Amino acid sequence: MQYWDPRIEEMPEEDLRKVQYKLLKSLVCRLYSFSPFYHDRMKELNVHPDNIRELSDIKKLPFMFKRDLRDSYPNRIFTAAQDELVRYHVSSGTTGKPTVVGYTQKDLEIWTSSLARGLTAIGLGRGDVIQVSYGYGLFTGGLGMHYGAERIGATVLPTSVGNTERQIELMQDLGVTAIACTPSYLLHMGEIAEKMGVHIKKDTCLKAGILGAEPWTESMRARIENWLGIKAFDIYGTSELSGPMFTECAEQNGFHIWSDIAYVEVIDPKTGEQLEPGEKGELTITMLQKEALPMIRYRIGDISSVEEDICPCGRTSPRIKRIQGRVDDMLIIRGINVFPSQVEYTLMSIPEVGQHFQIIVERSGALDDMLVRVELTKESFSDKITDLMHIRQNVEHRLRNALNVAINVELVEPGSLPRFEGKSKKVIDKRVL
Ligand code: DLL
Repeated sequence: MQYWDPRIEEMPEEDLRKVQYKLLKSLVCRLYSFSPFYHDRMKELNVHPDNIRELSDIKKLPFMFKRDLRDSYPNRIFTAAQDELVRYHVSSGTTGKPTVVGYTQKDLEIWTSSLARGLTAIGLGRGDVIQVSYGYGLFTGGLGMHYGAERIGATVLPTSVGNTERQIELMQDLGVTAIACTPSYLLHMGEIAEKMGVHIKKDTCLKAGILGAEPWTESMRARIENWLGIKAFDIYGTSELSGPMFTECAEQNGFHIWSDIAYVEVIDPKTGEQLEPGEKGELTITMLQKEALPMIRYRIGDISSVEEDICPCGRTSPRIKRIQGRVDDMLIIRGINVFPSQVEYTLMSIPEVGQHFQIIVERSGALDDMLVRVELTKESFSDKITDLMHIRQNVEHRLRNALNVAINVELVEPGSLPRFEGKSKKVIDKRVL
C-alpha cells in the first residue's frame, strides 16, 4: 500500500476527529472575528464561537450557498487581502453570475497535497506520464491536476482540451500512462483514435483515467474500462472547494475526503437535518483550512451519501459515494422524478446502445414529453427497419421499467450526437429555455 502522507491517511478515526475539532474551532473563531459575512450569519442564528465545544456542534453553524458567492461577486467574501492572493480561478457562470475563487499560497499547497494523496492512492507516482486534458485557465481542472501530478513526481503532459488528433499522437509517442479529463472527452478521444487507426487498448501505454468534473455512472465506467483497457477512477470537486480535490483509491469505491482538509456532511435538502451514513442527501462540505475563500457548511447541491464501512485500502478518512445527481437536475416528467443518471445507467446496460445520448424535455399541451436520442453502436446500426424497431422497443421498455414513466426513444446513427471537449450537456429542457 502506498501512502502520500501516512500520518494523516492512517490516523485512527478518534484522533482524526480531534484534529478536525481543533481546526474547526480555530476556523470559526477566525471567521467570527474577521469575516463580516460569517459574523453576521452566526449572529443571525445566535451562535458564538464559545458554543462550538465539540465536533458535532458544527450543526449549529449556518449553511453557505452558491448564491452567497454570487451575491458577493467578485471578492467581498474573501478573508485574505489582495496582496496575499497568488491565484484566481473563475467558474464558468453557465447557471448564473460567475463565482471568483481566490487562493493564498497555503490554499494552493493544500489543494495540491489533496491531489497528491489521491493520485498516490490510485497507484500513480514517479515514472508515470500524466496527460492533463482538462482545460487550463480559469477552469480549475487543468492547473489543479497539473500541480498534483508534479507533486507526486510524475511527468506532466499539459495538453489541455482540444486538438484531439495531436493529443493522441503525443499519448503514443510519449508513453502516456494516465489521462485526466472529463469522461465525455475520453469517449470522444477513443472514437477519434479509432478513426486514426489507433486502438488505445493495444496501441498505447495508457493504464488509468482520472475522470470527473461531470456526472457519470458505474455502467459507463465498465464500458470505458473494457473498451480502452484502463482503470477509470472518479475524481470530484468544485471550484469553490478549490477545484478537483477528492479521488477514489485503487479500490474504486467512493471518494476519500481527507479529514484534515474537509469535514463532510450529507443533509436532507428540505430540512437541513444531518443524515446518517448510507442515507442519500445533499453534500455539504466545510473546508477546514482554507484561507482566502473560507467555506463553512457549503451546500454544493450534489447528491451522495457517506459510505458506512471503512475502506479496505486502510485509509481512515470517510468516503462518499459516486455523485448520484444534483438536487436541481431532477426532471419532473408527468409528476415522476427522473434523474439523468438513471437514464445513463439503464442505457449503458443495453449492448446495442453506444456511449452517447441526449435527453430532450418538451411540453406538449399540458403534458411533459421526454425524448431520449440514443446513438447505436456501429455493429448494431443496420438498415434493417425491423431490427431497429426491435431495439427501439427494447430501449423504451427498459427505460419505462427503470423510470416508471413512458419515454420516447429515437435511435440515431453512431457519431451523430454532439461531442464535448469539456463538460458535456446531456439534457436539453425546452420547458425552461
Ligand atoms: O468541475 C472541478 C473538477 C475539475 C472536478 C476536474 C473534477 C475534475 P466546477 O466547474 O465548479 O468544478 O463544477 C463542479 O461539477 O458540483 C458537480 O455537480 C460536478 N462534478 C464535478 N466532479 C464530478 C464527478 C469542477 N466526479 C460541479 N461526478 C460539481 C459528478 C461532478 N459530478
